[in-house]
Amino acid sequence: MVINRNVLTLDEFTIQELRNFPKATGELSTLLRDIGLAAKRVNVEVNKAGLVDILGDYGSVNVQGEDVKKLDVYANDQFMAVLRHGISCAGIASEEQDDFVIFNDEKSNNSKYVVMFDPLDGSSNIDINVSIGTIFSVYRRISEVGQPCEEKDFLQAGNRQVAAGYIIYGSSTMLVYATRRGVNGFTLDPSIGEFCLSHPNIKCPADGKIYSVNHGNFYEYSQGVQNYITNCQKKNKENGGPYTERYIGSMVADLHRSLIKGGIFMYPATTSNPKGKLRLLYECNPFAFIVEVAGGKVTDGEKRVLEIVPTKLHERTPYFAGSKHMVEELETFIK
Ligand code: AHM
Ligand code: MG
Repeated sequence: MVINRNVLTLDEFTIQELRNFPKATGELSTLLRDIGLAAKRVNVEVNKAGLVDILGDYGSVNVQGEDVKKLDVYANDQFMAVLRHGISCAGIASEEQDDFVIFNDEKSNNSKYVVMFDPLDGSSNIDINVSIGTIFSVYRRISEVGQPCEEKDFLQAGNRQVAAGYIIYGSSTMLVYATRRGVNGFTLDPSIGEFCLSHPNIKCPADGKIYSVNHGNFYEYSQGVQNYITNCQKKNKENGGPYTERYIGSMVADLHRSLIKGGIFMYPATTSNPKGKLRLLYECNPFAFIVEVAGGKVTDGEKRVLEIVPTKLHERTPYFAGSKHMVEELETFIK
């Protein structure tokens, strides 16, 4: 096999980006490198997940006498550890933890970013070897640098994100991240253990033919959402269709597809969950930022998700994201 040495690694790419900003401190690049490192560690464990039955159940003690941790707990610990040891993060909030964590040591207090993440999303898919992912979001602190970070740093509207990204542990493992300058995707080359730039400057197609929603909840959705879904089913050659339905049940995988191929991903409010299921800070905002930078559109049905000012860490929101024209058509049905 001929190795193409012109392909940039994640580190090379972020360093190259830095050159465009002579005043940049490199803190964000370091942060992304830390996240890439945690992702590689989690990837190793995700790949071994099927072996758990023969190597030892989660919660049991393995041959080295160590506790075998559940994968989502393991992922949470890995992301938290690299960010705590790094120099670019003052504190984190995680979907796995009730409260945010202030690192509160000299180097962390001097860093200007806080990070929020969902360490392993789509966890119901772990046991059956279907794609899962990590989602992360980076904000510049509004508390004073030099002091410990505070709750208000985590409760910022999504449009204040500096960067956001996800890792998809799929048939190959990819890290995709966005800054205001663009969205870029890196595929893990297992032979060298590096994320390599494979999808430069990702743009979400303005039109798509795939809709993604949990049909099992159909009769719990509002009339407008039901009408939109029915309209998707009625699409034919004459009116821009036919459409296809795809729902993996891992939003990272469903939105990754929508971003690359075009489509709409929906997790609407239901009668039993009037705020929907997905978490604003750990799941919805990071993807809203990525999809919008890529040219797509994201709404809670009434307004831009990125404009919601959160009031609590684990807030939920109805969610519709993807190709601009598909989301606009949905809006006409909801209104
Ligand atoms: P999780 O955070 O418990 O993994 O749940 C989030 C996941 C999303 O990835 C996915 O889109 C959704 O839950 C699927 O939920 P449902 O099974 O209700 O359709
Ligand atoms: Mg989740």
